[in-house]
Amino acid sequence: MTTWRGVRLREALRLYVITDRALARGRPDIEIAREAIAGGATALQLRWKAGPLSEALQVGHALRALCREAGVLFVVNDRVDLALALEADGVHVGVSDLPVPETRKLVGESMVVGFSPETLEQALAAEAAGADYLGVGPVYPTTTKPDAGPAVGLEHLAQIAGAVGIPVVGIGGITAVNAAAVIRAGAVGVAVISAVVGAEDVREAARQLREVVDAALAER
Ligand code: 3NM
Repeated sequence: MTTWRGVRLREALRLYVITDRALARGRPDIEIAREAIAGGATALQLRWKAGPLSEALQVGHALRALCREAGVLFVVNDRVDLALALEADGVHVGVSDLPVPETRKLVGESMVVGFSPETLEQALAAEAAGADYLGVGPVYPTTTKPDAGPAVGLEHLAQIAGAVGIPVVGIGGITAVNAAAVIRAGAVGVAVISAVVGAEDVREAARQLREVVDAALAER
């Protein structure tokens, strides 16, 4: 299998949709994912915060197959073991997870490693340690991740995006209304939960966001 690391990754980060059981309101993750991809999602992340890992594996296998068929980047949040077990395209870690050097050591050279830095120093260190992309946020206030802290704003994102050579996605409170500003600040894409997973019409919500991101990227 070809790797997503490198040039292909930037394109794959345009519209990065993250699963969330609570916001899905009973709709299965696989259905949400199918609709999001039909609307233009370019990456999908399995974010598993509660429930047995056996169930995460089951859901993950279905998402893995869907993404492979659709040519969409499939990433697992936090859990390197789950990412390896699912043969995910990528794994995303934060400051409380296994650090980037150890993550890279475990997943090898072909898997994409994403990292969420809180500071510019952490961003630069992650890049040096082999991270392939960064998720910076929360750009805007969000209630989806209660421990995400206060909004960091566009300037913080722009500062990091301007300092590193790897692609940066904005995350947190991003909608079709404010996504263009995130791209203008230097992000190659947007990562969202509620704007897509929480939408009544998931496909249409993804389509609108993708349109905004593509238009903003075309203007750069
Ligand atoms: N991480 P929504 S903010 C999962 O700042 C996550 O690192 C964040 O959800 C960070 O699109 C966040 O609904 C929640 O705001 C994103």
